[in-house]
Amino acid sequence: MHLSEADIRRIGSPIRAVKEAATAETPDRRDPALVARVSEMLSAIESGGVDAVLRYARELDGFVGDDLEVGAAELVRSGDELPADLRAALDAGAERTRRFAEMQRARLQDFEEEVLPGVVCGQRFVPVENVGAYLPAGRFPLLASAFMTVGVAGVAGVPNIVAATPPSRAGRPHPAVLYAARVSGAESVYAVGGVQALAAMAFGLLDGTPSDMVVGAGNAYVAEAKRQLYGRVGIDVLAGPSEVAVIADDTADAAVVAADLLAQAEHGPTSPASLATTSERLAEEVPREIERQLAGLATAEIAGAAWRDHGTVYLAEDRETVARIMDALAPEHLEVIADDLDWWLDRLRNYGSLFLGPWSTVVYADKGMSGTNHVLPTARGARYSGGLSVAGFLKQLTYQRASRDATRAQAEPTVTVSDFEQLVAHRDSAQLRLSALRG
Ligand code: HSO
Ligand code: ZN
Repeated sequence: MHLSEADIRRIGSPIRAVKEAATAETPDRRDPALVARVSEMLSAIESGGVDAVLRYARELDGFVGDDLEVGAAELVRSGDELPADLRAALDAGAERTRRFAEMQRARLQDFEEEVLPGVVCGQRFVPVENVGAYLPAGRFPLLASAFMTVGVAGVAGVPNIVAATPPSRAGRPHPAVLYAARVSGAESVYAVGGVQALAAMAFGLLDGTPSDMVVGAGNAYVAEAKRQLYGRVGIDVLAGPSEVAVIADDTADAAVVAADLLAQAEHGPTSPASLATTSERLAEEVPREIERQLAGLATAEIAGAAWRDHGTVYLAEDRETVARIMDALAPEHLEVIADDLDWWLDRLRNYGSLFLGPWSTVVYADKGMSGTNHVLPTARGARYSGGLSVAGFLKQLTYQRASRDATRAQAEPTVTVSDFEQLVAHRDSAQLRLSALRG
């Protein structure tokens, strides 16, 4: 997430990079060795079936046992082991995420309308039938992922949802991950992670039904598995390292800006964090404040590397220039800590999710506490997508109905175009109806 020469030319106005990223490029996630390894694993699983999945699960996930399915009893019990405040927090996140998804669903309307005399066209939103949700549980478990995938798929009306998550404790999934899945409505969870999880869902090796769509964040292997499976199954987004960008003017507090940048830099050493500001004071204070906060941070090794290698501070002359910088960066998460929030909301175009004002912050949405989906586009995918939502699990299907009287209006121009294209069977299909009309 950095400005290219072309971006800077397009922005036009002068920009000063007060702090530049040590590396200009985000690392290529499609490293050929990784691509080859994933492809080899997908083939091995496709031909080897459940045995191959089990073998990888034992070898790579440290899975212990013979049955990958987490039993209903283990799922139901999962909450008992958790502190009450964690349970309540997960309940709240699941509920708020579900409510916002329901509001979105209510605004996706089926309709039917006469488009020509006697010709009626319509659209219907129909849920995908089988969804496989991947719940990451690596170094950091990201508990709210279940709300965003399993829970939102449930709101869309997906009838069959399976979830897969890697074991993280004594060969079994952590009860907190299981509880988050359960409060999101999951009925079947499988203890398998990584490429083997995605392959098992796509090939129908867990519950016997191949997933039509696989969703959920994961590491570079998971993203690559999704990329290779795409087409055969649908996917949500190809997520790269988590990103954050902040727009701030002179009203912003440097400590708040620094904390919000570090909160996402903590995700991984290649997570980009950017600040664009019109305030000279802030451009100087924020990097200093970041160093100060890093000194007391347990995840400083990761967050510090991310900030050093992928952190930038841009100083711009006016807010329009700041807006152009952000439209070029198209960050996954974008915070605005500035006056005139309405101006920014109206003006900004490219972001996964927008956080307006100092009392709204990325981490709230990360945990499902605002209710918006945190499965968002990275690596400038926000130029063309807003990430996962209830609409992602719904197919916008169309249909049409025509009366006999409406034949001429569709058939005659169809014959004309088909003649030009020399698609004779197309012509005949239309012509036959015209003849029937005359006869
Ligand atoms: N920022 C991550 C989501 C997350 N972070 C969940 C913490 N918990 C990707 O949007
Ligand atoms: Zn996060």
